[in-house]
Amino acid sequence: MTGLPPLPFKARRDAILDRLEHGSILLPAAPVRYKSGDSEYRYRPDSELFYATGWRDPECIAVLRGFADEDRFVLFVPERDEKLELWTGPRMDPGEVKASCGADAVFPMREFGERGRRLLCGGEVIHYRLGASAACDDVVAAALRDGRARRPRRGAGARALVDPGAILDAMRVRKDAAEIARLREAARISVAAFREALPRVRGGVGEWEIEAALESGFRSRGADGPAFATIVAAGANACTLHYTANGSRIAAGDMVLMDAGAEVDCYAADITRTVPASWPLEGARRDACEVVRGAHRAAVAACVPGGTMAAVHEAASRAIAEGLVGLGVVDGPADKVLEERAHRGFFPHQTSHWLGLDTHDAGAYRDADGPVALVPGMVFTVEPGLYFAPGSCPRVPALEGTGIRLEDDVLIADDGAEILTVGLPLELDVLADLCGAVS
Ligand SMILES: [Mn+2]
Repeated sequence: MTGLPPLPFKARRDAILDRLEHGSILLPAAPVRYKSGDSEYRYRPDSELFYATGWRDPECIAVLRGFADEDRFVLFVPERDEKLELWTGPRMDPGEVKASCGADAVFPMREFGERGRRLLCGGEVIHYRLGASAACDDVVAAALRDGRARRPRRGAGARALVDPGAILDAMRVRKDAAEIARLREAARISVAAFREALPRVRGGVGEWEIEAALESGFRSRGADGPAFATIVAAGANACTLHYTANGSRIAAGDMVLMDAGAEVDCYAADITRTVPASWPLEGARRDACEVVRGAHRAAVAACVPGGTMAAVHEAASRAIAEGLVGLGVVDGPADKVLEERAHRGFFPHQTSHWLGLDTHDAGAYRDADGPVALVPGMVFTVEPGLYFAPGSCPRVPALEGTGIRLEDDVLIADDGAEILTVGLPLELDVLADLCGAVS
């Protein structure tokens, strides 16, 4: 997408090479995936390969070598093939690839077996996700065999295999300015698409129609498309957390949960709103919506530099527990509910996940010292919810067949938190206006 600042691939690579020390990292492209037969899904690059190199094409392999003086960034790419290019579009030759991605060397893929092994065997630790690619599995096994053979004579050679996440996750969890620009744009587009889709929510409309409105809103604004499978779940469908069939017709008495987000330049947004098919919303279900909004507010208040995601979840959980007591769903006090985890049947998921190149983005939630501290540049969701599956709530039957979730995307800033999706309201009265409710 135009107008966005360039992603700092060279600086990232230098940082990765620094952290690799005596190691290397091997990043294969995501495989082309088939929907059925020979029909391909639209190609989406592997997040780690894209993060480290910016390379978007399939069938390539990147090698970074922290221990080496030369050929520190090497790319293997498929050779040009006129017949194939007629179908899939023009390819660059290795010289063009080298100029465009800043690699120290670019080789044709057919040389990967022998060259790849030699490139890897000089370092001690190979960072590679075993099983990611058959060609890479073979080369890594050969490099480790080499290392074993040469170590007794030369005192050096590859001898350890470590997941690339050990290097990349801690880098990816703090977003740089260019990444934040993309997350901001994905959030902006997602908010606009929700504002367009909300007035369409009413009885008799298919869940698929709301899905189409959301995704049309993403794509028509230039987003890559949905970052993940859009959820439009009416009534009890919302109690299935990852319901994606979107194949039911909305009934006039349903609550409708919409969980969707645009992807911009491989960066995701992730929003959930829940509204009734018919306004006004009154009674227990309105109260339950207010409980979730209160939990959202409490969770956002805990999003501060130096805080933790665990504290964010605790704040949301306490508000949910107090709310369930207030609704008459469980017996109080809230401390007892929390201690006995009686709220978990109605709020079974975590409040937050990291957000970035992946919707559930890379990054540890805990380390050896406990929960990871929130620092500026971290981006994550806040998404408390309440789910009352049929038969789950005999004390307040009016709530059964309802799932409510409110989700926004939060950036930790120097002095607090910025809600990237702030353009979409949470208050029921404002949502009613957006839905075009006649009062
Ligand atoms: Mn989410």
